[in-house]
Amino acid sequence: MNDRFLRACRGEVSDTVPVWFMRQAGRYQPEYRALRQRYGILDLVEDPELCCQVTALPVEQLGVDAAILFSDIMVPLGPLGIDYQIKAGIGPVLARPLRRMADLEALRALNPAHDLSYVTEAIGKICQRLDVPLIGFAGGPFTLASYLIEGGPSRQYQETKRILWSEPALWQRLMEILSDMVITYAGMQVAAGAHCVQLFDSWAGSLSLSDFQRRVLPYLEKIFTALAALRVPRIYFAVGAGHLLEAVATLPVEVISVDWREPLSQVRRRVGGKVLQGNLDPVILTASSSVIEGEARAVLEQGRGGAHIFNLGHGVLPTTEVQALRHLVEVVHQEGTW
Ligand code: 1CP
Repeated sequence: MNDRFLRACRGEVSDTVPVWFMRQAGRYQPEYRALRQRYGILDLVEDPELCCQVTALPVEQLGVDAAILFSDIMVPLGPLGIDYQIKAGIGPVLARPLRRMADLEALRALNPAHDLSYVTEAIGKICQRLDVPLIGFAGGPFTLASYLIEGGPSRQYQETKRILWSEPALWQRLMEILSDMVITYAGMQVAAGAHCVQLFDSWAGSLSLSDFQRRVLPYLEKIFTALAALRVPRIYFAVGAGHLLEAVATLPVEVISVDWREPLSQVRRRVGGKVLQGNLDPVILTASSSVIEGEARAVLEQGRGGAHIFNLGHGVLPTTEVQALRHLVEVVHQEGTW
């Protein structure tokens, strides 16, 4: 197996810097768009053969050093009793947002023996097909809570923050339910063959440092401490979370994934011995190839001084050309040598 990615996660240096992309499967690919004409996104997730195909496509097409399971952070919430859809151009939308203790009491726990067997089956197929590591993932508890409470994508997270501040018992119960789910779900993915787990806590950066520390960090601590037993690398990712870095660095994770707002050299000074993942601005991929090349070199340069996994600061945008990503992978592999 190509183990550049896993070696970098462990802080080891190999022949070159490994690279993969968040949302490396998606609408920027003509093949993905063609599949989406025939199937809904959850049909692709729930059919192990299609899921394997969609997961493998960017690996085979771009030459990246890791695969990420094609799924969504909402998927493990279905078996808990959450009624949601993923609407095109919007994202997850709930039939009924959760706002009261009674809503939480009605939820079930994730049962790995019965729920989501299609995930286990898909991971088996993917591991057979690919010779790169597979990243399993889950949503972070704050990010998941924001969808559950707001009922869909949000700008201000008003209701979520109201509950976080004004209804501590409700917030605590929801964080406990989501943390337990994440631990079970990540365990399931690793048992099925995933080589690493990334927590996507995309919207945690909307919190102040003190709210993050008091109301979210303890649950992240609990999750990552439990995940240590899986003996696979753990990655934490949040967007616009530069102000949280020192707090994030206290978590028992091997890798911190950061967005483009701060150079990796500066991030490294703030987080000590963690491996860094990132951090090209995804919008740069819509610029000319010489701009992309220059910016990629700058990210590689700033990443030196410790183990680095090249990635974008957030997901690939649908307007990105396949060729731009392919070129970027080549540049990273050529210029990332030690
Ligand atoms: O076909 C479509 O409808 C395209 C949109 C799409 C895709 C490709 C959604 C709806 N989800 C996905 C797959 C997905 N979601 C992956 C696939 C694996 C890969 O990276 O290739 C992953 C890792 C996710 C995780 C996810 N879902 C996150 C965290 C990462 C991030 O981008 O911040 C979040 C916030 C979601 C919620 C979600 N699902 C879909 C959308 C458009 C959104 C975001 C909505 C919002 O802006 O709040």
